[in-house]
Amino acid sequence: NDKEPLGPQINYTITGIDAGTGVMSGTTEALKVYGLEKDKWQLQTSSTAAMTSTLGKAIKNKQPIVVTGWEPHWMFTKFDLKFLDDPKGVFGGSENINTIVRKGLKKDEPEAYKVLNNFYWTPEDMSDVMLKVNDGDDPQEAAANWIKKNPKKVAEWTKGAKKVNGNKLTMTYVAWDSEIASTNVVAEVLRGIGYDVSIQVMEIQPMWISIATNKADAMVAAWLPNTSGKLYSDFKDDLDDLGPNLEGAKVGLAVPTYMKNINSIEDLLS
Ligand code: PBE
Repeated sequence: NDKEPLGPQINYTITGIDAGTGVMSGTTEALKVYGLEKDKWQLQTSSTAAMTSTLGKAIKNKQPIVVTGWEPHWMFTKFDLKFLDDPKGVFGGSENINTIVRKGLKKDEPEAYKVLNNFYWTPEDMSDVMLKVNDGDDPQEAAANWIKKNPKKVAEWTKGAKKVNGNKLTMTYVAWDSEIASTNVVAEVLRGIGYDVSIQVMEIQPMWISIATNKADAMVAAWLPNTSGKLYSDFKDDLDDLGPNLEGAKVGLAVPTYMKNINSIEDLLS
């Protein structure tokens, strides 16, 4: 119902994901900055899977819903969604996803370092892999298929890297759809030049700590400057930042496009 204020229709609730993520901290901040907290609005913690399932149901019934959104993600491919304008700039602008490795990797595993340093792809590339996984493909298989279809890109990443003989390498990641995709692709490429790569799923903070304390070698999951900005500033002296592996990511609040009167975070206020 477009005429009634939105708040009471959805219990003043923004449907969120796992605690500790950047998009959740950003939303908590937005509740304060936009005066939504005073207006009874709250953020519900859940998981990406629960959020996208609630979102899918709402869209099926053409009901209003406000979610924590980000791109690249298949939610923007599968559903007609729009980001809400953020005139106070709480979520920042465009984001990069950076590759972060442990100090000393360059010296210990120069061939892996080269590949990790060269790894760079587009939001469309990442979305390809994510959609396949969302359709039920095994992530490692989806990664291997993407590699087969994109030999030129992979050749650029492996350019100048010599083959190794089963050297062990550990990558850590958070089970976000985007990082399931990127981590599996990079791991497969490294396996292709002879590395024995294990990938370990973690919560966001342990992932950063694993690299900063040399327990793991690399991760490709640093959303910056805003989303993981706090963790980056906490650990930046203890890691080697290889820069963006993807540009043009975005984080914010999102709603289905049929919510015609809701275009800005400010429109949530009653
Ligand atoms: N995300 C996906 C993460 C980064 C990648 C947007 C859910 C976060 O909010 O921290």
